Amino acid sequence: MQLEKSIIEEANHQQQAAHQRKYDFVAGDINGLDTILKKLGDFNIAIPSWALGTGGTRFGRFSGGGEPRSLEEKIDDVGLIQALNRSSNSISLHIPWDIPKNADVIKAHAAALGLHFDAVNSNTFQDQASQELSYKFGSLHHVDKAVRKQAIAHNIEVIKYGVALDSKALSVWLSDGSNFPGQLNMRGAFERTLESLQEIYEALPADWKVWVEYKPYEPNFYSTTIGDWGQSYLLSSKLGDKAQTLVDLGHHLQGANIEQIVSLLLMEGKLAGFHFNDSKYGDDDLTVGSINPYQLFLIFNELVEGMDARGMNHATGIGWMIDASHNIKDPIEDLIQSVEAIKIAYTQALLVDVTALKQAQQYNDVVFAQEILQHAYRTDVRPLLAEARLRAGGALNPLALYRAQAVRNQLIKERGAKAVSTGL
Ligand code: AOS
Ligand code: ZN
Ligand code: ZN
Repeated sequence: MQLEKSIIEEANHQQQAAHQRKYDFVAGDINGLDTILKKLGDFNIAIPSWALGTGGTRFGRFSGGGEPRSLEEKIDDVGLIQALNRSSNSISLHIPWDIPKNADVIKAHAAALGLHFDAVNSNTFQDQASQELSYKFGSLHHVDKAVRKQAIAHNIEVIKYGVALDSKALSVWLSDGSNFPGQLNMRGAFERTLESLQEIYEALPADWKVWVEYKPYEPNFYSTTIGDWGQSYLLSSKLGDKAQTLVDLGHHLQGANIEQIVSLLLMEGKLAGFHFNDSKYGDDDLTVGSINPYQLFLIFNELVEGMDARGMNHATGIGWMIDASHNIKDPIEDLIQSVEAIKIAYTQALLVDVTALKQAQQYNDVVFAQEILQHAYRTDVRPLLAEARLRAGGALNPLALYRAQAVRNQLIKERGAKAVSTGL
């Protein structure tokens, strides 16, 4: 299904007066308002194809119904999100869960909804029925060269699918690691991973990047071969300019200062981009901003400052993507919430008085430095986001309209209550 433009316009019309009051209240105090609204209009976050269905844990999965049954229907769901929020104009595909059988048809389908294709993701963390050798003991780091070759070939195949869709990056997350001390020679595992990645790197088109994601544990519980940002940075440095480090917010041990990691990767030109989510304990893959929105703001504060220092375009300078798992929420509603949370944090970071902050830092005025940051963080920027959406043709309140239109019920009618999507 698609949401007609007239439905969005009618809903906006009814909410216009209330919106205007809130907008005028906030906008009056904001310097450079037009620039901020323009930046908000340009800022989009990619939606992962594996997050449009219900997620689950090893204990179970409770489908909410109406899940997309095919790649086309996944694209349709991203089209719905984009129609509502005008901030989600791309989709990131996972191979082999979402193989585009006819790239031209798939591209045209997406383009009709105003969408294009973000990074393509390889999968060597599961065995596929058609596959000859098992990844039980790893893929790119495997002790057996034949397994490594198979995993390399898969990644090169994923690049080919991506080229046909005009993607520009391969995202690699490896579950390779060990479950018990002594199982693995860590240096050997790292060296083999590097060698394998070098072969994949050689297959990248000139205008492509490879994004190397890290994760401290799970599914392996003793060591992960690309376990932290240092290990990913080491690999991406050795590989070359086309390789960068991907930061998934849930892939840090508790208490890690993610904003500092991000700041330094950016400084080195090695920050590929993000997998946004939120977490309380580990790789919980919860809705962005649902647990620790202040941390998200602090990350964006470093991003805005660091990108400006390097003269980077905020919207296109790095990859912005959600990586979440919706175990109990309607995936579309969850994604709408996540995109909103990301844009709230971004807007608040744009409000930071950089000159005053630099001065406070110079004079070691710790109290004022905190005041400056928290003043921006405590500003209710939601009316600014709504205004930017309105100007772009989206809905003033995407979630309310999604519910008012009973979109999920319509999807259940179209696809069935038991439709199950591929994904996490
Ligand atoms: C796994 O924990 C990582 O976050 C991956 O980025 C991602 O969830 C996976 O690649 C989905 O296929
Ligand atoms: Zn991830
Ligand atoms: Zn993850």
